[in-house]
Amino acid sequence: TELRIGVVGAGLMGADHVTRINHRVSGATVTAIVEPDEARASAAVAQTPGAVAFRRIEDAIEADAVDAVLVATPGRFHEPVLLPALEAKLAILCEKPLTPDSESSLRVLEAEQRLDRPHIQVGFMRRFDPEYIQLRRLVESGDAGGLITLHCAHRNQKTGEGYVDSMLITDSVVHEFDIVPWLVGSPIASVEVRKLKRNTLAPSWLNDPQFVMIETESGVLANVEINVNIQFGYQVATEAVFEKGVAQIGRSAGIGVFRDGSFQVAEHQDFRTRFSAAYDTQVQRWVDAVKRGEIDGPSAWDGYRVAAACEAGVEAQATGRRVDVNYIHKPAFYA
Ligand code: ISE
Repeated sequence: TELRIGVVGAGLMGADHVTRINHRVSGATVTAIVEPDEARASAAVAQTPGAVAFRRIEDAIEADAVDAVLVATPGRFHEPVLLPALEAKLAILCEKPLTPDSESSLRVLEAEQRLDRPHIQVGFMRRFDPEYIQLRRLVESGDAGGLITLHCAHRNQKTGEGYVDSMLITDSVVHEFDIVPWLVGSPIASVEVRKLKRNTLAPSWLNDPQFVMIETESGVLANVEINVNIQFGYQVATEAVFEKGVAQIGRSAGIGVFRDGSFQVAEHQDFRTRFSAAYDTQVQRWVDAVKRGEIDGPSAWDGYRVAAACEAGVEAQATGRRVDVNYIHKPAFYA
């Protein structure tokens, strides 16, 4: 039977997920759009036969319209959706971040632990990107020797109005705070942030780009160049340095054209195309797992750990100091 999904938030990401579920995911139907903005809600409903718009998650639950929710609102609105959804025992795919800080993430963990098993998957879609998966296998296999370091480049074309310095950490490097420990196989122990030479093409209020150093408990030091007004396109690339080799992922795989005395390779313009395959796989696997009564990807525990790293990152950014990341003891529930 079809899984009935309520998509919460019909902005850029929510609308992208609605299209994905409507056209590329099997075994699931969008039956509800939860969105207070009427224009956005009706645009999403218009492309989704049979879907009903609700203003609040509570209304969709009350109407028994959904078995599962995909939460795609900005992070500060996640907790008020997650708590009633957990209470109703719905399956949840929550876009990053789980919540904006570790205290609120802990409240979500607490609520989830009242259920019989984890119900939340967090939308760290890079874990479903084919090249990241290959790189993780290379690390695990030891075929290139031990992993020494990761150079991570995270480049965006430009930022919008509301994007401020702390968001370099909480909105963008949030992805590296998940993927670096996942690749390395060890949690983040500390974070340090340095400003790079300012890009004069960035908005005046922004210190962009910056350099974020992530050290894992196992002693791998990774660096992230977060660079979000680089104009030319969207690029997320990693160079992994091993004891006897170097691996590269995220190099553009677009069409290469020799023309007018030069060679050009197409590059992505935003994350929706760069990670479209990863998003498709993520949502399909989530749907399949929900039907088995499982989740199949990063859990709320992972989301909590990332929230703790973001907190340390924002403090490191503000103080210029290296900041340790501390976690509560991992509950057996998330084993
Ligand atoms: C955005 O919210 C994302 O999640 C993208 O993956 C990231 O590249 C971008 O910097 C964020 O603003």
